[in-house]
Amino acid sequence: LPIGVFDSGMGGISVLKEMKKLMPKENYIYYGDSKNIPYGKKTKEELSHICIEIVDYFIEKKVKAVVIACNTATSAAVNELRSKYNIPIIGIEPALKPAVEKYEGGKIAVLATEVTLREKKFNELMNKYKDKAEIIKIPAPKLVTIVENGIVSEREAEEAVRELFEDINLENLSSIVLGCTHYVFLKDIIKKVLGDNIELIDGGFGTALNVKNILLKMDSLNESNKEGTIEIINTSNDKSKIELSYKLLNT
Ligand code: DGN
Repeated sequence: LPIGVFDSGMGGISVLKEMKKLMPKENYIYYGDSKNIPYGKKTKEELSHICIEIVDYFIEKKVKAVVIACNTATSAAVNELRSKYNIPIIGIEPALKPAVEKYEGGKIAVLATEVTLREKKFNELMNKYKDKAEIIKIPAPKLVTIVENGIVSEREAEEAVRELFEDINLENLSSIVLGCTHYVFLKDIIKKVLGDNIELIDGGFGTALNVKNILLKMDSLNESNKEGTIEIINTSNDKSKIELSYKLLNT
């Protein structure tokens, strides 16, 4: 049985890549909801409605687990989805814990969407660590659009990153948590603009590991000796989204 993976668009491909590396024999269906992008500007109610529609689709496809490869949708809907369905629903959240563990006492920036930064889930996480590091929240919706459009201009992307950090003293910034799955595709650009001394941390690998452990526990990891398949679908009418998704998957 396949694993269903979804995001508001192509960002979640960064999580899919980690899963494919860790569990190459699994079959994946990636559901890119580019029609509804940006999730980062929607209400909690709108997001839960969208997520239910997507998980219903996956249930019809008989998936064995669903991965919400989107911090925004996780923060808004993971609890509701878990109580509604009886297959494992695995989410992703900004990787603040590993960042604080590594840079205790330092300054850490969290880049994410407005919804993620506003929702209770992240604020509870932040409260847990607020005495251990200086944590700054930075909403970065523009970076989502840039990735979704295929990073056509690196100059524009660099400029957008520069703008976000304009008022921030970079000298004592130890790390940046990439709290939106789209941003992972801008790692090189962020490094180019801000330098190599600031570590970029994301939750993609942690999520993949989580999925693997859950499948192991369920005794449902694929044991075949063939490589698995990846099917990508996208809700946008724009056919280039699929092509771009495969391109991101193979970078
Ligand atoms: N990729 C999504 C996330 O991880 O939060 C958000 C993208 C969006 O729709 N704004």
